[in-house]
Amino acid sequence: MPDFPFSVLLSPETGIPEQYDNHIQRRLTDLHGQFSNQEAYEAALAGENRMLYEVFELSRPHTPGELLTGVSVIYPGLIGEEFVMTKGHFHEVLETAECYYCLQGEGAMVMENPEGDCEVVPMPEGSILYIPPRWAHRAVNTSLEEKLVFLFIYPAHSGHDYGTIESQGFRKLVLYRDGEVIVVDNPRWSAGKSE
Ligand code: PAN
Ligand code: ZN
Repeated sequence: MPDFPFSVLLSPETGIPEQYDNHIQRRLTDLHGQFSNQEAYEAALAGENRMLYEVFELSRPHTPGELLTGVSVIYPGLIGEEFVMTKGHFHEVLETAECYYCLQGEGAMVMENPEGDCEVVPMPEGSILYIPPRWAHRAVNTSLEEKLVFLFIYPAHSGHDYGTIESQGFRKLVLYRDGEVIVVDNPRWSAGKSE
Protein backbone atom coordinates (compact mmCIF):
# COMPACT_ATOMS: atom_id res chain seq x y z
CA MET A 1 0.00 0.00 0.00
CA PRO A 2 1.23 3.53 -0.76
CA ASP A 3 2.98 5.87 1.66
CA PHE A 4 0.21 8.45 1.46
CA PRO A 5 -3.41 8.36 2.59
CA PHE A 6 -5.57 5.86 0.76
CA SER A 7 -8.87 4.04 0.92
CA VAL A 8 -9.78 0.54 -0.19
CA LEU A 9 -13.31 -0.64 -0.86
CA LEU A 10 -14.59 -3.87 0.65
CA SER A 11 -16.83 -5.93 -1.60
CA PRO A 12 -20.43 -5.47 -0.40
CA GLU A 13 -21.07 -9.15 -1.14
CA THR A 14 -18.01 -10.82 0.36
CA GLY A 15 -16.35 -8.15 2.54
CA ILE A 16 -13.02 -8.88 0.81
CA PRO A 17 -10.92 -5.76 0.04
CA GLU A 18 -10.74 -4.88 -3.65
CA GLN A 19 -6.98 -4.47 -3.30
CA TYR A 20 -4.67 -6.27 -0.91
CA ASP A 21 -0.97 -7.16 -0.69
CA ASN A 22 -0.90 -10.54 1.06
CA HIS A 23 -3.29 -13.43 0.77
CA ILE A 24 -2.84 -16.11 3.42
CA GLN A 25 -4.73 -19.39 3.13
CA ARG A 26 -4.93 -21.82 6.03
CA ARG A 27 -6.03 -25.37 5.39
CA LEU A 28 -6.69 -28.32 7.68
CA THR A 29 -3.02 -29.36 7.70
CA ASP A 30 -2.00 -25.88 8.89
CA LEU A 31 -3.98 -26.49 12.10
CA HIS A 32 -2.43 -29.84 12.90
CA GLY A 33 -2.67 -30.51 16.64
CA GLN A 34 -5.04 -27.60 17.28
CA PHE A 35 -8.41 -29.37 17.24
CA SER A 36 -9.23 -31.23 20.42
CA ASN A 37 -10.60 -34.36 18.74
CA GLN A 38 -7.58 -35.86 16.99
CA GLU A 39 -9.63 -38.73 15.51
CA ALA A 40 -12.14 -36.33 13.96
CA TYR A 41 -9.24 -34.28 12.61
CA GLU A 42 -7.64 -37.34 10.99
CA ALA A 43 -11.03 -38.37 9.55
CA ALA A 44 -11.50 -34.89 8.07
CA LEU A 45 -7.98 -35.06 6.60
CA ALA A 46 -8.77 -38.36 4.93
CA GLY A 47 -10.99 -36.28 2.64
CA GLU A 48 -9.83 -33.05 1.07
CA ASN A 49 -7.27 -30.81 2.78
CA ARG A 50 -9.96 -28.20 2.91
CA MET A 51 -9.64 -24.47 3.31
CA LEU A 52 -10.47 -23.30 6.83
CA TYR A 53 -9.80 -19.57 6.53
CA GLU A 54 -8.22 -16.88 4.42
CA VAL A 55 -6.64 -13.54 5.33
CA PHE A 56 -6.37 -10.53 3.00
CA GLU A 57 -3.79 -8.06 4.33
CA LEU A 58 -2.89 -4.54 3.37
CA SER A 59 0.82 -4.36 3.99
CA ARG A 60 2.61 -1.52 5.74
CA PRO A 61 6.09 -1.36 7.28
CA HIS A 62 6.26 -3.30 10.57
CA THR A 63 7.35 -0.23 12.51
CA PRO A 64 5.87 1.50 15.58
CA GLY A 65 3.30 4.11 14.57
CA GLU A 66 2.05 2.10 11.58
CA LEU A 67 -1.13 -0.01 11.66
CA LEU A 68 -1.77 -3.31 9.90
CA THR A 69 -5.25 -3.94 8.65
CA GLY A 70 -7.11 -6.45 6.53
CA VAL A 71 -10.00 -8.88 6.41
CA SER A 72 -10.25 -12.54 7.47
CA VAL A 73 -12.82 -15.02 6.20
CA ILE A 74 -13.46 -18.16 8.26
CA TYR A 75 -15.46 -20.91 6.59
CA PRO A 76 -18.23 -22.72 8.44
CA GLY A 77 -17.91 -26.30 9.64
CA LEU A 78 -17.05 -28.66 12.46
CA ILE A 79 -14.11 -30.90 13.28
CA GLY A 80 -15.80 -33.30 15.64
CA GLU A 81 -17.77 -30.99 17.92
CA GLU A 82 -15.38 -28.07 17.44
CA PHE A 83 -16.13 -25.15 15.14
CA VAL A 84 -13.68 -24.05 12.46
CA MET A 85 -11.36 -21.46 13.99
CA THR A 86 -8.09 -19.61 13.47
CA LYS A 87 -4.76 -20.86 14.80
CA GLY A 88 -4.73 -18.04 17.32
CA HIS A 89 -1.70 -16.29 18.75
CA PHE A 90 -0.18 -13.95 21.26
CA HIS A 91 1.39 -10.83 19.85
CA GLU A 92 5.16 -11.09 20.09
CA VAL A 93 5.17 -7.58 21.53
CA LEU A 94 2.79 -8.61 24.29
CA GLU A 95 1.74 -5.06 25.19
CA THR A 96 -0.06 -4.48 21.88
CA ALA A 97 -3.85 -4.50 21.46
CA GLU A 98 -6.05 -5.26 18.47
CA CYS A 99 -9.51 -4.37 17.26
CA TYR A 100 -11.85 -6.52 15.14
CA TYR A 101 -15.05 -5.44 13.40
CA CYS A 102 -17.43 -8.24 12.42
CA LEU A 103 -18.65 -7.59 8.88
CA GLN A 104 -20.63 -10.79 8.25
CA GLY A 105 -21.70 -13.92 10.07
CA GLU A 106 -21.46 -14.76 13.73
CA GLY A 107 -18.48 -15.74 15.76
CA ALA A 108 -16.81 -15.81 19.11
CA MET A 109 -13.36 -14.73 20.20
CA VAL A 110 -11.49 -17.00 22.58
CA MET A 111 -8.97 -15.00 24.60
CA GLU A 112 -6.58 -15.52 27.48
CA ASN A 113 -3.58 -13.83 29.02
CA PRO A 114 -0.42 -15.18 30.67
CA GLU A 115 -1.88 -14.27 34.08
CA GLY A 116 -4.50 -17.01 33.59
CA ASP A 117 -7.58 -14.90 32.82
CA CYS A 118 -9.71 -16.20 29.96
CA GLU A 119 -12.79 -14.95 28.15
CA VAL A 120 -14.95 -16.12 25.27
CA VAL A 121 -16.73 -13.08 23.83
CA PRO A 122 -19.50 -13.28 21.21
CA MET A 123 -18.79 -11.48 17.93
CA PRO A 124 -22.14 -10.87 16.21
CA GLU A 125 -22.36 -9.15 12.84
CA GLY A 126 -21.81 -5.40 13.20
CA SER A 127 -19.89 -5.62 16.49
CA ILE A 128 -16.51 -4.24 17.47
CA LEU A 129 -14.37 -6.67 19.43
CA TYR A 130 -11.51 -5.22 21.47
CA ILE A 131 -8.52 -7.34 22.42
CA PRO A 132 -6.48 -5.65 25.17
CA PRO A 133 -2.69 -5.87 25.31
CA ARG A 134 -1.38 -9.27 26.58
CA TRP A 135 -4.41 -11.32 25.44
CA ALA A 136 -3.95 -14.21 23.00
CA HIS A 137 -6.85 -14.45 20.58
CA ARG A 138 -8.53 -17.02 18.35
CA ALA A 139 -11.61 -16.32 16.19
CA VAL A 140 -14.23 -19.08 15.97
CA ASN A 141 -17.00 -19.28 13.37
CA THR A 142 -20.04 -20.30 15.42
CA SER A 143 -22.34 -20.56 12.38
CA LEU A 144 -22.63 -23.87 10.56
CA GLU A 145 -23.87 -22.21 7.37
CA GLU A 146 -22.32 -18.80 6.96
CA LYS A 147 -18.82 -17.46 6.63
CA LEU A 148 -17.46 -15.30 9.45
CA VAL A 149 -15.90 -12.17 7.95
CA PHE A 150 -14.13 -9.55 10.05
CA LEU A 151 -11.80 -6.62 9.68
CA PHE A 152 -8.79 -6.35 11.99
CA ILE A 153 -6.50 -3.46 12.93
CA TYR A 154 -3.39 -3.75 15.07
CA PRO A 155 -0.03 -2.03 15.63
CA ALA A 156 2.35 -2.96 12.83
CA HIS A 157 5.24 -3.84 15.15
CA SER A 158 3.15 -6.40 17.13
CA GLY A 159 4.56 -9.56 15.53
CA HIS A 160 2.94 -12.98 16.09
CA ASP A 161 3.83 -15.69 18.58
CA TYR A 162 2.06 -18.84 17.34
CA GLY A 163 4.31 -21.29 19.19
CA THR A 164 2.85 -20.80 22.67
CA ILE A 165 -0.69 -21.61 21.51
CA GLU A 166 0.55 -24.45 19.29
CA SER A 167 2.11 -26.13 22.27
CA GLN A 168 -0.38 -25.39 25.05
CA GLY A 169 -3.66 -24.59 23.26
CA PHE A 170 -6.31 -22.26 24.67
CA ARG A 171 -7.91 -22.87 28.06
CA LYS A 172 -11.41 -22.85 26.54
CA LEU A 173 -13.01 -24.68 23.60
CA VAL A 174 -16.12 -23.57 21.69
CA LEU A 175 -18.21 -26.58 20.72
CA TYR A 176 -21.48 -27.43 19.02
CA ARG A 177 -23.39 -29.92 21.14
CA ASP A 178 -27.10 -30.84 21.11
CA GLY A 179 -27.83 -27.99 18.72
CA GLU A 180 -26.18 -25.36 20.92
CA VAL A 181 -22.95 -23.41 21.07
CA ILE A 182 -21.21 -24.23 24.33
CA VAL A 183 -17.92 -23.24 25.96
CA VAL A 184 -16.01 -25.90 27.88
CA ASP A 185 -12.63 -26.20 29.57
CA ASN A 186 -9.95 -27.62 27.29
CA PRO A 187 -8.98 -30.94 28.88
CA ARG A 188 -5.66 -30.91 27.01
CA TRP A 189 -4.62 -27.41 28.06
CA SER A 190 -1.37 -27.26 29.94
CA ALA A 191 1.03 -24.40 30.52
CA GLY A 192 4.37 -25.00 28.88
CA LYS A 193 3.29 -28.35 27.43
CA SER A 194 5.67 -29.52 24.73
CA GLU A 195 4.60 -32.34 22.47
C1 PAN B 1 -5.50 -11.32 12.58
C2 PAN B 1 -5.23 -12.82 12.41
C3 PAN B 1 -6.00 -13.51 11.31
C4 PAN B 1 -5.65 -15.01 11.21
O1 PAN B 1 -5.05 -10.62 11.48
O2 PAN B 1 -3.86 -12.94 12.15
O3 PAN B 1 -7.36 -13.39 11.56
O4 PAN B 1 -5.52 -15.62 12.45
P1 PAN B 1 -4.14 -16.34 12.87
O5 PAN B 1 -3.07 -15.31 12.68
O6 PAN B 1 -4.32 -16.71 14.30
O7 PAN B 1 -3.95 -17.50 11.95
C5 PAN B 1 -4.74 -10.92 13.83
O8 PAN B 1 -5.17 -11.19 14.92
N1 PAN B 1 -3.55 -10.32 13.66
O9 PAN B 1 -2.80 -9.95 14.69
ZN1 ZN C 1 -3.58 -10.59 16.49
